[in-house]
Amino acid sequence: MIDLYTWTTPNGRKISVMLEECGLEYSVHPVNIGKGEQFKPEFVAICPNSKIPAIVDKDSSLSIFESGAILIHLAEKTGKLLPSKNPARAKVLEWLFWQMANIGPMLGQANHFINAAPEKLPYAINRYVTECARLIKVMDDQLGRTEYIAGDYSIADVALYPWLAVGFPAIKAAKADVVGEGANVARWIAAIGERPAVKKGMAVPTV
Ligand SMILES: N[C@@H](CCC(=O)N[C@@H](CS)C(=O)NCC(=O)O)C(=O)O
Repeated sequence: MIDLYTWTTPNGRKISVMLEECGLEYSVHPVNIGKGEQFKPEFVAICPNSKIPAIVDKDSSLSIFESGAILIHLAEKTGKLLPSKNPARAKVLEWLFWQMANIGPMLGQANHFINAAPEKLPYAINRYVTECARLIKVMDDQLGRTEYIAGDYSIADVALYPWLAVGFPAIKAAKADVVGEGANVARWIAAIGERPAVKKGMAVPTV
């Protein structure tokens, strides 16, 4: 049994999608980051960085934060969505870390400066939207060569999907000159969105 500490955001939904893909039993503990619940001592004891997602895997008495580390743990626990041998494993980890270092932080900052910042700062908005558009073009080019981001469907797709499902339409509309049609990303979003596990995982948590 796994305890999942999460909220209604892309990083949280990576993990609920993965738990559904793996068919693992889990109980959901919503952490309302809008109300500051990520700073409560009982959550900080699990995640010293005060950010969701985090899990406690009661089967191995292991608590883990950082969504990439959680995805690798669940993949290794179940033998799903992460090849055990190179070169396939290296390619999945390459795109997983690319998501963690690029798509998540850049789309997160773009969203912050567009939707949450108390004043509209054109320099900041342009900086992050332009970088997001460049990243989405990188992804579109890759998906022109492979069906999923690293070949077969993997934890790299699970990590990318919740960000792109929300971010792709907005960035494409803002920077069509860089993103173009983004036809490969659009095809990939549609295919992943049809997966029953993805539909279930994207609806977690219900609040
Ligand atoms: N690199 C971390 C990022 C986690 C993260 O940024 N979580 C956000 C929600 S998507 C959060 O908890 N924010 C609360 C805060 O910043 O106070 C991961 O992938 O797990």
